[in-house]
Amino acid sequence: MTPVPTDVSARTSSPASDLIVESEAVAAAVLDSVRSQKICDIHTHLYPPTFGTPVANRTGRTDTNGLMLWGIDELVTYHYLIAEVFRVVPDSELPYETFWSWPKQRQADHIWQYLFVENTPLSEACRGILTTLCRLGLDPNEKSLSAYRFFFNRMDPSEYIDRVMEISNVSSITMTNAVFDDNERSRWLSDPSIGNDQRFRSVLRIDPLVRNYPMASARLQQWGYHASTDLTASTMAEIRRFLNDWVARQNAIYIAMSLPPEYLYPAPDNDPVAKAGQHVLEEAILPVCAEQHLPLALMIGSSLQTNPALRDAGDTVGKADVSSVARLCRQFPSNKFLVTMLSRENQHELCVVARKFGNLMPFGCWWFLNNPSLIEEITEMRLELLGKSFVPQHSDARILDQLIYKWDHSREIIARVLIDNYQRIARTGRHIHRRDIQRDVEALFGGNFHRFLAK
Ligand code: HDL
Ligand code: ZN
Repeated sequence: MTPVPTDVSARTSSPASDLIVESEAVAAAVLDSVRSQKICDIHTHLYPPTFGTPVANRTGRTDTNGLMLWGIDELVTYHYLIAEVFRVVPDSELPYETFWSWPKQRQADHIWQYLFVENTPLSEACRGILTTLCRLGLDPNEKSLSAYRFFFNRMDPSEYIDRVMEISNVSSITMTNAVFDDNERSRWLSDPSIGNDQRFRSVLRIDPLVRNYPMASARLQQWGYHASTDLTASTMAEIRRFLNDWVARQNAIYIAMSLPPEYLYPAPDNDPVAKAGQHVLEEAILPVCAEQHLPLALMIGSSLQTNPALRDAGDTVGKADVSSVARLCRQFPSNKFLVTMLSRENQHELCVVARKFGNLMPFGCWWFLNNPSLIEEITEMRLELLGKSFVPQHSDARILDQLIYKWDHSREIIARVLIDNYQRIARTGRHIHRRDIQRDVEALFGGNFHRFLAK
């Protein structure tokens, strides 16, 4: 990070004026703008109470398979921390299946003991919990979780959502609604109003349709769609009917899928499963998105279940093919592509391709990139190559309270990068106005996304 020089050519006129030229004043204005900006979080795994919660709470209503996760035991057993605790207490000492046999609270106690009490919580995922506890007014130095449990168990889930959104200054939470997940799908089918909580927006997540169409085909047929593995016109029509039904049911604002590092478009001729996925993408998914003006979110580079014994914590990352993204953007100019890539090595190429296609919106520092050093590097790269025409971050939160730390940490880093860039501009003599900073920050943290949806 370049040091902030104090020598500036002119002095600020009255402090209240919109024009700012002093480095310190630019920094203060950017920090104020970023910290006060309400954020539209465009990708999370969060849910409102209508999807049920397994967490003990003031209403007394819990649902073992509920999808709304929050509170200390869920925070501490976030799959990032499960992966990390097995580096301290390896499976040779504590077999994976023993850990998984424990109740959630015992898992949390184990993680707290080894990652927070016996060791300094240095990782980003650990530090995030400290930030969250601190922002909630709790002492992060507790040796056990009992005091935290007492605090969270007194919460009303819906009121707590309001509180967390206020602390994190998040105005809209975008869900990930995986239609091939039996638990989630059954809830949508049993309660047509389930998605009506105005704090949340829905996204139709359809990974198996492209990653493994033969499996997806069997499920669609179970659900009454005549989508066979014969990739005929009638099969494609049935897949489009399925997509349209679920976009309508969820009132989805975009359609999303994650793809492996090996993903190629077009698919190799010698890979029938990938070829089937390509056909479904070209003849069903992209036409539905174009007709309904919905972006398609491609989240590329996740290698699923590299270590299956770690379950949700067992996925890894691989470098993917950015030229496939370019071919999709070129071949489908009527479609809009929200794209995030999981490999650090893909970020520069993705920025360059985004310079060539206005229907491509890069977004977020996803998953293993959601760490201060990489958020700083990627945001700087994007500003240098794209100006402000990107979505710098999403939280990817799975546990409601994570919004607090994921956005606290990201705001500070993104603000630092913005300050650097505005100060370099100011040093040329170009005037910087508060209203310019506000306009740019609003675009980065919501405006760009909303305008991309509306295109
Ligand atoms: O595929 C995804 O949306 C990823 O974000 C996965 O859910 C991943 O497990 C995750 O939670 N990353 O943060
Ligand atoms: Zn995610």
